[in-house]
Amino acid sequence: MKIKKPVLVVGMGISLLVGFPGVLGHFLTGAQDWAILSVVIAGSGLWFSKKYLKPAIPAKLSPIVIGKMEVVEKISETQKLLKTLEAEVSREVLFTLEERLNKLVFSLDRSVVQAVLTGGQKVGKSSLKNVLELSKINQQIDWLETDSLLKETTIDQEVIKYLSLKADLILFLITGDLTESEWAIIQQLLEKQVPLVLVFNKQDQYLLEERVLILNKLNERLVNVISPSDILSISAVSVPIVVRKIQPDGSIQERIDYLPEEIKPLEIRLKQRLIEERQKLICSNTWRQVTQLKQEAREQLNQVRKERALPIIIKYQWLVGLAVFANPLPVVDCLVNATFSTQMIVEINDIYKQKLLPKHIKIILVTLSELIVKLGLVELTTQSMLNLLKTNSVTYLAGATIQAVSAAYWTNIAGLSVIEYLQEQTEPLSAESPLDLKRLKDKFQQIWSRSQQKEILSNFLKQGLSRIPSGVV
Ligand SMILES: Nc1nc2c(ncn2[C@@H]2O[C@H](COP(=O)(O)OP(=O)(O)OP(=O)(O)O)[C@@H](O)[C@H]2O)c(=O)[nH]1
Ligand SMILES: [Mg+2]
Repeated sequence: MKIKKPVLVVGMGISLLVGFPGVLGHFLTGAQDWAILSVVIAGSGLWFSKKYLKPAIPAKLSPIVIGKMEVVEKISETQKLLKTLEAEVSREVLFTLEERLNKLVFSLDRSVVQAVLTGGQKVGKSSLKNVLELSKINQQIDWLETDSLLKETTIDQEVIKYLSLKADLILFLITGDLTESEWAIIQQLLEKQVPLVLVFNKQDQYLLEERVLILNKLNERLVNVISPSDILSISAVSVPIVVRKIQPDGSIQERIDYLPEEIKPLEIRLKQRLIEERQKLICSNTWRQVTQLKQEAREQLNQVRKERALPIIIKYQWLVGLAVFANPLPVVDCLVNATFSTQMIVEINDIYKQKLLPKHIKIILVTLSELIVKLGLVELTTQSMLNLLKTNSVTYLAGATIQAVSAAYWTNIAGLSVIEYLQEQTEPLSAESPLDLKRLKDKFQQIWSRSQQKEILSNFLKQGLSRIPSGVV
């Protein structure tokens, strides 16, 4: 019998890559280094995607234990956030968020657990749901079956999100050893802390020793990831078997018998989990949903604030540009000294209701200027601008114009970095949570590298030339 290729992933590698830019930032000094690094990271991603699927012992993924108190606290944090939104977002948006939150408050006290049956195509989801609905445990659980998860070659993140928000408990069905795609989905669900029972269905299709072998392999490979008590083998349907009986006269008589479905181990485990963890399962799911709602509320708030902050950046970037055109200054000095860039941050700070003091603003501007110098970004960007001008058949441009557009450009990047920084600043600045300069620098580098895209830079240049006297010959 063909057993599908098993797969497991080394989870730690992923977290290593995620932490990569921040760590290496200390060692890399030039923008070229960063460019090289991007290629290296992209390359290692390719290598990783080909190689990582070797069988290996995965990193421990222990679920977070969430109690009712924590959920209640999260709900009240979210209620507070919605109060803040009141003055800034539309009534409709606020109403929808409030309604959803109220539903979650009620949902915390429900007693019926929502179990979701999922897995690949034809693994027996409907069959299992049918027998479970007839079982005694049905009174305490609502069953929901999803479409097959493995129709597409890539994992749909929306589906993972849906499952993590919908299910108190997932029954993930497989019909043999884990395949690559099944493991990839399971891993993502576990990373989202969704409780999961792995159900090896259609065990009747295997000889007893094969079943044992598969179960052992699953246990061995998922050690520290899924508890052995949550890896179960079952048959969701009754299956026909041919029974041959030798008659006294030596002839053979055949008849069809039915092996009943075998879901006892699953029923026992589900019952046990309900007794021990019912409230925890419900709390964890409500916590995931409130977290999601809070994130959406914050995104809404950030969106309206950004819409208000962007015109401020645009206003000040051109003011800086014009000032530099009239009185050329090295780019770095204009960021640090210009009253315009300071005023820009003051106004952004007001929109984000933060408490940046003049000394903070000074630190922000000095930090960003130093970073620009350290990474040699001025030369790099000026060169990109000059190249773009050449391709646009502008052969000569006064040095002062380029300098002015550059100054406007750096004001823009600084303003956007401050926006991104403040968007993530959930607590007001205080002695306990002072400015996080590393985060600020990371934001700045991300925005800078995004803005280096030809189209974005060329657009900026076009606007700059229409606002700042060009001196084009
Ligand atoms: N031998 C055997 N067949 C099974 C078992 N469970 C389900 N089947 C059969 O597998 C086929 C698919 O079962 P379904 O329950 O429809 O599977 P599904 O996952 O809901 O399928 P889709 O929703 O179409 O992806 C059916 O012919 C079932 O009778 C089992 O434990 N043993
Ligand atoms: Mg089905």
